[in-house]
Amino acid sequence: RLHSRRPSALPFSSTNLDEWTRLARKESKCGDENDPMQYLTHFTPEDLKLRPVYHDSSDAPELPGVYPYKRGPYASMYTMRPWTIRQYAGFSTAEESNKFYKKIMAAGQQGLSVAFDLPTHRGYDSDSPRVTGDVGMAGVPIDSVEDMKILFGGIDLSKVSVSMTMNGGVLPVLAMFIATGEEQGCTLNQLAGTIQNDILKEFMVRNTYIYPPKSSMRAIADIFGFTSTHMPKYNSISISGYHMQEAGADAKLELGFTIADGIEYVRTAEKAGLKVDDIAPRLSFFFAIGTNYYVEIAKLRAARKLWAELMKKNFDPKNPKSLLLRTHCQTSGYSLTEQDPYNNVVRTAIEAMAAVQGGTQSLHTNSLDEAIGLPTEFSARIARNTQLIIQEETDICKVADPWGGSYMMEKLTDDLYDEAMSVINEVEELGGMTEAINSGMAKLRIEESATKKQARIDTQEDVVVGVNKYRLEDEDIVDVLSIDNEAVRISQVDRINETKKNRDEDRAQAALDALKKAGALEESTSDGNHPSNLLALAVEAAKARCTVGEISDALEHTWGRHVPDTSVVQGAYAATYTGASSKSKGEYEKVLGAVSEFEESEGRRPRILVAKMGQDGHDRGAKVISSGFSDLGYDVDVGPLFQTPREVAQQAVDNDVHVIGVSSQAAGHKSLVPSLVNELKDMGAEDIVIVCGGVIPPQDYEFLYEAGAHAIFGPGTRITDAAMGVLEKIPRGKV
Ligand code: 2CP
Repeated sequence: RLHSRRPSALPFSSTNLDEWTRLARKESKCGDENDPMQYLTHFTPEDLKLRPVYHDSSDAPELPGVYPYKRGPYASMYTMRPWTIRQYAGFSTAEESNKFYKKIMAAGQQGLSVAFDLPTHRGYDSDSPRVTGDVGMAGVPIDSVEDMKILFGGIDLSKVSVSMTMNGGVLPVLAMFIATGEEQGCTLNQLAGTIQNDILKEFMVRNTYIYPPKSSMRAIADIFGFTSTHMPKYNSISISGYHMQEAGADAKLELGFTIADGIEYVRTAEKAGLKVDDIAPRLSFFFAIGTNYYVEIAKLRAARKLWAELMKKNFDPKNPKSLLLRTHCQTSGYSLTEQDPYNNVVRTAIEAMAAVQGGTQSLHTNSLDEAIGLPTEFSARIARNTQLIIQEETDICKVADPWGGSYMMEKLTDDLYDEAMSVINEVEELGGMTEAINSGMAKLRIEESATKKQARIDTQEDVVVGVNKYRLEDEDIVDVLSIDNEAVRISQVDRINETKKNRDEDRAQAALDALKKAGALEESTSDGNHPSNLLALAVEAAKARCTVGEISDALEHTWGRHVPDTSVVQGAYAATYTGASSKSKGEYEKVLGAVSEFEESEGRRPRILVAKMGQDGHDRGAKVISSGFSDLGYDVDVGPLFQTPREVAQQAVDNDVHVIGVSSQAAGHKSLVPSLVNELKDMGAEDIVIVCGGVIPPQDYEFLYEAGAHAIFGPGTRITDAAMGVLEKIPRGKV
């Protein structure tokens, strides 16, 4: 039979090839008598062979599963086990999310990935007055283990791997997951999955931190200690570049900063007394995949090589698994457009192909409507099927690293490797990633890159089909999921009250006291068996029915809450117009002219407060608007994150602004904007113009206009158009 014949193109013996054969044999369980290169060969309908991997005839060909793993972390890659289809989901209530999870597992999804709502991320219970607009909106609310038990009701946690995107509120939420597993009857060593737990990138871009950096890093070391001791199948972190790309980082910044973050975590663990081989095999990564097709493939290849080499050089691990970069990928949310949104299916499919050809271990494909609102069941199905089609209808899984040996791809991989390495060296010179973040360097570099990207789109240097080119005259309204946020909040508050009423109050208070005491200790408690290990104590508190808010408060007691700086990048938007077409330059100058005319007639420049209300920390849009408006001559005040409508109104009045620009990415606008209007009225400042931008479904526009918004700028609006539009709304003659 054809596939039992030894392939003719294998005349060489090399250590790499021997190593590959040994590993591929083990992974495929093909037995010592079989050659895995043949065993894993696939035959097309034409009887053409697709081998599991192709390589050159040098003495040491580069191969997947073999150091430095550029071509993939496993020898047999997808021929034995394709990546995990892991769609990120969660909304409204634990009951609704649980129903949804069961449905998607039945329809082909292979692992779960939980999206929590913003109050849970930030350590607030659903009854906190700071979070009224956010409960249940961009994810599921979890207040206590009772919610977590409903979320995983009927889902066997000893069988399904569960990823949880949680960073700030990581201790209570992971503790509630562990308590749920144990109350379901699982042992700790059966629990498989991943916790995001990557706080460094929160300080840089994602903004769902709670505590200051030093205390946050201590919690991470305790989690590493606990999971490496008790939960061998659990990935203790997902070191994430995803949010950096979403915030505007280009591939070299995303790659460089992410690998530098990883190095910083290993150093933190070592400083806390943990051994590299105890923790490194369960570190995992997470990258964004945008439409920059070749570069994204090169990025994953370069990432594996960088990680393996730097780990080896810096920490000298003995376990080869400590060198493997295993990663989840998500297609780019930023690349999705509100305009002509069915195009997003195509964008996502192309991005998914790049993730897979780059060798990802797990993948989320975005739904077509995510630039407009929350995904519907229909759009979630298409997103999932995009992966099922690649896995099951095509030959794509039959060959590992199909780009290996391509002149272009190898050069691009090397170039990106070098670029990222120079970012890493720059970070090292500053003293590592924590210092690079503290100095503001990392954030600023990403914001600069975001502003430049926006200017490239505004000047049509970069094309976005249906947005800055080929735009439709009329757009159809697309259905989005709508959540009755007030009903969700009320039911959560009821359950909190019920849980507190039924618990053993002494046990609950004792558990919170123990956490408070451990939080106040100076020395590290990272050892997984230490009685003051923070995760162990949080698990006890979760079992005693303490809430997310209570557990967070116990630590906030000594650690405090982190308050970020706000700053505006200057000049990056303007700079891109230097080389732009005369049409773009003309538009830019027209806005500059209109702004100076305003200044002449009104005696001062137009002044805007760019505001973020509620617990929504996505601030790329707000930052880009702030930089762009500032370059266009506006006086820009950037409000702090996480404000209540009252705090925003107060700042607007104190700073005597003409306009408040509300940036909303997390679906809270329908409660937050009307509250802001009322607060302004209360302060006698109803003349302040309110404009909105961000992810706002067109279905909500009328509601917002009636509530008092003067203009709404959806995704894809050019900054020059927004700046002109806002200027036209400001009533003249205000002193
Ligand atoms: C894999 N295995 C194989 C092979 N491939 N065995 C034999 N032959 C092969 N070819 C084995 C592995 O060794 C492993 O077993 C098991 O199969 C599972 O493989 P894996 O590669 O570990 O896959 P996984 O379990 O799916 O884990 C993938 C990741 C993990 C990347 C390591 O960290 C993960 O699932 N991350 C997901 C993160 C996530 O969903 N994030 C959501 C972000 P062993 O385990 O026994 O070794 S949401 C983002 C939003 C935007 C937000 O953040 O706001």
